[in-house]
Amino acid sequence: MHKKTTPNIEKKPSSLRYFQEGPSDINLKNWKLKISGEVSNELSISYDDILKLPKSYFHRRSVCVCLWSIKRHWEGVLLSDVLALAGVDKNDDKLFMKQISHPTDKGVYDSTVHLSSALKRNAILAYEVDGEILKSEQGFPLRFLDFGLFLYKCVKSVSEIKITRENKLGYWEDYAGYDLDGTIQPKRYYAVDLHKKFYFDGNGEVFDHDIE
Ligand SMILES: Nc1nc2c(c(=O)[nH]1)N[C@H]1C(S)=C(S)[C@@H](COP(=O)(O)O)O[C@H]1N2
Ligand SMILES: [Mo]
Repeated sequence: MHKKTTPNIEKKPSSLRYFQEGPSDINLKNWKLKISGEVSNELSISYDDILKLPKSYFHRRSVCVCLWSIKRHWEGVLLSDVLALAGVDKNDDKLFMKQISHPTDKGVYDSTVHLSSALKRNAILAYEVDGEILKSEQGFPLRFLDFGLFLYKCVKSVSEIKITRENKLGYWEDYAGYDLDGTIQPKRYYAVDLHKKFYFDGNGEVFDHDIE
């Protein structure tokens, strides 16, 4: 197994700077991911059961609406594999997915994404970054990532996934007025790992060829 490092990681903005409800105190013995709402089989999955699903590796770029981005080594499971256990109609384009964080004394963080789009973009639930288990400020034990959306749409320490027919404002959208859809927009961004600015001329996930 090659060592997974992200260049210039010391230049990355602190995880705590963008962590509104703060790190949570989680005991994996009783932690469960609940999947509820418009599913045929509501269920709660333990961490061990998540680890038993096929593990995938992704080297993909995530982007913060505050104009920085970073390409890191993520490992975890495909959202589609987890949702298959609960029986979700992945072709129903009227469905949304609300992600709700583990509560802390500061509250909960949430965001809602368009489900079939997230599945088409191979959204993931990650439990490792750069070859290590997530730290609490990084979203231990499980964090949602849809690389076509700004990071405020991707909830750390997710404890519940609710399939809904409503696209509701989430924490940051409500508080800071961010766009509800959250698709990554054409703008000038800073790539922490490359230590350079680039202009992204598209909509959605940023690939290497977009940076040239
Ligand atoms: N639970 C939770 N998830 C969250 C946030 C948060 O405040 N709480 N902030 C989001 C925002 S705005 C960003 S930029 C990223 C930061 O992720 P990082 O720690 O990997 O940099 O987490 C996202 N997910
Ligand atoms: Mo962000």
